[in-house]
Amino acid sequence: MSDQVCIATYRCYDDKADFHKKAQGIAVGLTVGSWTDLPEARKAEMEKHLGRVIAVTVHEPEGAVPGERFADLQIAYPDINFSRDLPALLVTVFGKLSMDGKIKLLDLQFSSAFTSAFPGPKFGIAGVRKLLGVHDRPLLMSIFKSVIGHDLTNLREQFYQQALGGVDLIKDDEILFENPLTPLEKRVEVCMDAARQAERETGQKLLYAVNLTGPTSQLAANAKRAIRAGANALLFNVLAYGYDALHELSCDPDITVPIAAHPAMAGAFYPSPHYGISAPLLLGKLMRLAGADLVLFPSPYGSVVMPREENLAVQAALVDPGLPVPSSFPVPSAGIHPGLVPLILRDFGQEVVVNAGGGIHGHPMGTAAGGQAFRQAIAATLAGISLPTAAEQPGQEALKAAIASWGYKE
Ligand code: 1AE
Repeated sequence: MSDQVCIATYRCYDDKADFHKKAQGIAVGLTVGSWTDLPEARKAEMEKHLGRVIAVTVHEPEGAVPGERFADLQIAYPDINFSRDLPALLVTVFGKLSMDGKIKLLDLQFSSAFTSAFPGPKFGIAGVRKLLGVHDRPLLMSIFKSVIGHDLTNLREQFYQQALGGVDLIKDDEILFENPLTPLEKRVEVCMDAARQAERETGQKLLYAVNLTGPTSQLAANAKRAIRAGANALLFNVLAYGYDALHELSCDPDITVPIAAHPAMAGAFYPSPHYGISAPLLLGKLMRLAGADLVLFPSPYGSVVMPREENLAVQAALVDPGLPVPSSFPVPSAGIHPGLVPLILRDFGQEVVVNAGGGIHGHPMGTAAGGQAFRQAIAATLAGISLPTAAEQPGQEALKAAIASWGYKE
């Protein structure tokens, strides 16, 4: 296989189609436009631009009922057709095609020439761990909850309570935008002040991922304002802006902090078996290539559920050594509580960020106890002790109360 092509894999549902013909139509239609009608001299000129069908695998189960017949199509697109940026690649392989029948983009394999334009995450798993000085356990992230309409004093107190619970990262809620009550720089200043206060008590470093928002043209300037005010991480709603916006931010030499990618809007792309872009590509490979240091996505266990197999494929894409950029931290999220920690560690191992909002703030003993309950659940699971057994030990009251509230799964 030439290294000068990117290969797209699609799943295409159709009860009657000749899938080989369909694949050929895509390969030609998305590259040179027409082929058989061209004079021979023109064909020779266009050859280097022509898409190629690599494989067509038809799945037609015996006695298939209407709607069950599909094929996986692999098509190679010459690099020469698109510039080395994700918008160009995505429009080439799935622009108009995304609207043309039941077809889903499952995967993309990039040429080394294409990936050479992408340094990927500036920090990645190793860099985030180094900033925090934590190397021997999964990390814990807490999410602000109830932020709209709160002032700086209130926000600072929420931050402080989360920090006291022993979390490693605190992220803004993704729905907190620029607003008069808690403007970006002031928010960073008070929260980082609370982080320092908590560190004096816990001895623990902490990253605060402040939500980077505003018009695209002002994102880099806003990120730098936040960093000047003391921000040591950023949260970014990547799919609302596009991967290229993330790529630009992560490549900017003056943006010197990790970027956490929020999956807001991902549900518009991945859940259908027939349409959109697969979760491992959308939230895994493309987020990582575009430079996300941490990537949030729904887990198989919480309130917004993604099937386990798909979930593990997202994780695999974030750490796959085959992609020549640093690994991104997987952050399975939504509806996570301490009783789910054994499942998270079973499926994701140590290189994971356990992330919770309601599962921290909703703790019956308060927000700080919410963080402590998670840290206790992580420690018990790493030690091979079941949560109910650990919860009976002295000093484990936070874990005990969490399990009493939400139960546990092992
Ligand atoms: C998949 C994103 C999860 C998220 O951003 C969020 O705010 C979760 O909150 P909880 O943990 O479900 O309360």
